[in-house]
Amino acid sequence: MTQTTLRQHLQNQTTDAALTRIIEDISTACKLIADRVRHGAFAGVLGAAETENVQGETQKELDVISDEIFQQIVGTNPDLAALVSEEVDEVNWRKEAPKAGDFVVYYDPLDGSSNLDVNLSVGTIFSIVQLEADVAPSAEAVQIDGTKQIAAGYAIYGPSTGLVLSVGQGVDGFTHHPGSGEFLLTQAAMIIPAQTQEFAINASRYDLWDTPVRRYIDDCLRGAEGPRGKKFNMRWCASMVADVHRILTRGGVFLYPKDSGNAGQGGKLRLMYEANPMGMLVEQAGGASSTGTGRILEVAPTGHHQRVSVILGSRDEVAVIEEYHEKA
Ligand code: P6P
Repeated sequence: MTQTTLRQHLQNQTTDAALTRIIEDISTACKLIADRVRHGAFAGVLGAAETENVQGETQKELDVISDEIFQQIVGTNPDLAALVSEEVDEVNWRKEAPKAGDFVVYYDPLDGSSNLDVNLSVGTIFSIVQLEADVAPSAEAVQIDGTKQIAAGYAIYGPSTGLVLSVGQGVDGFTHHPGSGEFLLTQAAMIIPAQTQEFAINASRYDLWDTPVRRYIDDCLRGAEGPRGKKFNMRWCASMVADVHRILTRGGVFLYPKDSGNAGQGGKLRLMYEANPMGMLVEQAGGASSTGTGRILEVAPTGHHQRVSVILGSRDEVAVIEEYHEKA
């Protein structure tokens, strides 16, 4: 079986050497984060840091460590204009005079970190945009909508360390090979089946959901005798990377809708470094990514930490959920 490294794969998919370089830097940061996660229990860093992030969430020590690794490895890339991190309030400008062609990288350094204490899969999510013009550093300068992403991906720290990536030519999955240290291509051209019988949602929020979501889940749960005419299964990992990886691998639909409990914040998941990158990956794999009433990637950003309703996965199932919203 021929082995393809991440670099060889990128050289087949893009002639942009700068893009290849920054993706390789991101992959290096993910390898280092994977190592710290795997050894977290021995270093006593699985617990909570004494700090909160801009989201008001208690930071795990590994959240902070992962963010520092990302800044150290990716932050020194010569083509990088700015880093936007879930863990940092302000935009981290790396250049005083960002130029057209420079990159902005939005990232969640350790998504799902509440799972660390119980040894479940967590991950790093990233989104890459290339500046189309010279800009002056400002918060507004990074409010670039998801259709402008030139690459998106995530690392998943599970039984194996995986990297899933799109540079706009489909989605490919790599697995870290400890012996060589390389990410080797193991899931080429990942495709999401158009139909599914599996949904992922935090069902404990049932009483908070808006009517369309509640009606959709009720109908799924009525099974073969109900209006959907088939039985549904449910999965919920409380780690977006793990749930999306399952959907990219075997199909399904993921919902984290805005509800009466999080409406004041606009929802739970963040647009720039969770919904947009996952939205690009899912669309590139033949799926759909929606707020329930529109395409996630077309949401016009108004802030780099803004939140949004997220419904993504098998495209026919996302269309059904959008119909429930239209009828409401
Ligand atoms: P809940 C993790 O904190 C996260 O941002 C996503 O990875 C995950 O899908 C969601 O929140 C889990 O939220 O409400 O189930 O804890």
